Amino acid sequence: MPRIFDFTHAVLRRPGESAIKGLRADGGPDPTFAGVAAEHTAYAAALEAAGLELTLLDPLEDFPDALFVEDPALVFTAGAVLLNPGAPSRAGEAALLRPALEQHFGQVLALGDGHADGGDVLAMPDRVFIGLSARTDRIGAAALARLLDQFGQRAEVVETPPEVLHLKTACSLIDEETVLATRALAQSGIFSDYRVIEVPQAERGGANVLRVNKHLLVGATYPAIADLLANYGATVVQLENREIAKIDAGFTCMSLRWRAV
Ligand code: CIR
Repeated sequence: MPRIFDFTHAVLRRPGESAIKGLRADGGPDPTFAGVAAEHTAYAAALEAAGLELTLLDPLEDFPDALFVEDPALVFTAGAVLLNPGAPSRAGEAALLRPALEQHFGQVLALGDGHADGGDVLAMPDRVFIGLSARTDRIGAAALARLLDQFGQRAEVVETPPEVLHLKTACSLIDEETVLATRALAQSGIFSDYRVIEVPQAERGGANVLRVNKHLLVGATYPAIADLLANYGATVVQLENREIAKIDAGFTCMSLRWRAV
């Protein structure tokens, strides 16, 4: 029986040179393009090493944040969903993903109303959490819940802690029963049906990790998280993310992953 993190394929988009001007919440310095490109290449290699067949899309210079493909879209074995990203500068990204998704999925649904970012969506085996945030509003969350219903997925709309960009900035799936979560999310009670591993306060920026098959990708700057995750049936792979972190990158948002049947 395949598990929710057993994937066969992924779509990624290479960063353009404009990526150094990507959005960031804290107004910090630009990353270097060489650094962003190298970290993205290493991320792609890590997904291949985890067993995925990759489709690498060309950069979109007009959209600095287009490498973060899991914000304008979501994919499941049953089909894909094109979303309406909540940041105005990212509004055109979803339409530009459509051709690639239509090559892989028989069903490509589109969010009609409101705004929703894929970064606010955490899929667990029994339900899909949709976090309300500065990027995902109640109308978008409700519209997404209706589309997920068509894929046989039950949605649960939750509050995202105010200080984080996306729900998955603060939590990640580790295995089918376990989530990694910041203290704020762990204490919110939304994960009461799961085992929760609390992120150490000193490493709360590292809660976004990515489980793919037998591998768990963790930021190289978060050694305590890497240690905590050593015993969940996966090989922990530490990846450099210092440059892409300057534009608020997470590991989940840089690919769309699914299991083809
Ligand atoms: C943005 O602010 O939209 C990008 N600079 C970063 C998006 C990261 N996506 C994610 O956490 N899901």
